[in-house]
Amino acid sequence: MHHRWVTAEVPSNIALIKYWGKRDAQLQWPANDSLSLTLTESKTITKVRCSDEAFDRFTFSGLGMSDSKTHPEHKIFRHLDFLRKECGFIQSLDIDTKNTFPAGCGIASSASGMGALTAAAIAAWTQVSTFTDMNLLGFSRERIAALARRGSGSACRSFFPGFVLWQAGVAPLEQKVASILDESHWPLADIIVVISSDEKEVGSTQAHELAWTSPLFGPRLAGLAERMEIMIRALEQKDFSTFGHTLEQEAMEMHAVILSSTPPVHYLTPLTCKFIGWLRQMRQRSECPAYFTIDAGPNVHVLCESENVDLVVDQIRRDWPEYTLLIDRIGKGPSMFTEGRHEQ
Ligand code: 2P0
Repeated sequence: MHHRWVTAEVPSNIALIKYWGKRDAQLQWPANDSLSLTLTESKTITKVRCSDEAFDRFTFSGLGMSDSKTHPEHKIFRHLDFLRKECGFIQSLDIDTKNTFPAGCGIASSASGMGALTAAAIAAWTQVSTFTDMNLLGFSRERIAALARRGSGSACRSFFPGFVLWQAGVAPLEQKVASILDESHWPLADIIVVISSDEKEVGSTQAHELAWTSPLFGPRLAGLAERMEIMIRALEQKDFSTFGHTLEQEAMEMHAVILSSTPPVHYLTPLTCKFIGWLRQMRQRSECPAYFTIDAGPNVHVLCESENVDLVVDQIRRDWPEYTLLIDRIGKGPSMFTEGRHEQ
């Protein structure tokens, strides 16, 4: 039988207010609300079709081939099994996926990867190729995002444009994720400075669990509602200095929690610290209108207003010629297509 390929392109996102720690790992219920910026260039492109085989098959970048018969424990296959069970699908799938960004560069491939896998798999099972048609079959964008969240928490934020708020709610099933401002509101850029592409020793899923062991985690949770309010107001008013100050404080607080967990985890490296020291100095001298955030890794996301991208990139290239830069910007969210049809 001929099965049609359907493709989902889902961007990654960078958290401004971080998701760190879970109240329920099984249901992916986060300890706190988080707020992110959906990216444009950094995305996962996943092609899926139904298969008549008894197992799923997965290809990454046309190279690594894996199947659920020999690797049932693989995160991808476990997520597909979860989706089949949760939604009542039965068919096996062929999956062909690639990222537009290199591995280990400080972009959460799990957000875009689990997002694209979830959207493309549901489209293949329901035999449609647009979000509009999936919605008509009971798979609203919110529902698809909630299903993707079970594969990787941060994936749920990638389904929406611009600035996206993921609210923990009062119970695991009361979570909500939605755009609060779209991408045209404030065209920010994210210059990703690849300081190291070594694989991290402790994955973020494992490190999330350690959050509760940090003496700083309780105080962090207690202060987050206020910081979120300040951040949202700064976004609304396009107040770049309040935005940036809050952004840096938030990233360093998350890393303070990570560094003070038992056992402690070191995502920040001396080179990361050297770079952020440089950025702060340049900013004080009014030479570089940019602020940083850092995820669970050594690489730095430098955020600036779109009109300053060239200036900021020039400064970084001048003083740090050894680092690769990935220049990204706020975006519209996912798109899907099949032969001949395309939908945002
Ligand atoms: C975030 N990070 O808000 C935070 C900030 C990294 C640092 O969400 O266990 O891959 O799959 O839910 O989503 C990375 O964690 O973790 C992450 P799981 P995920 O973007």
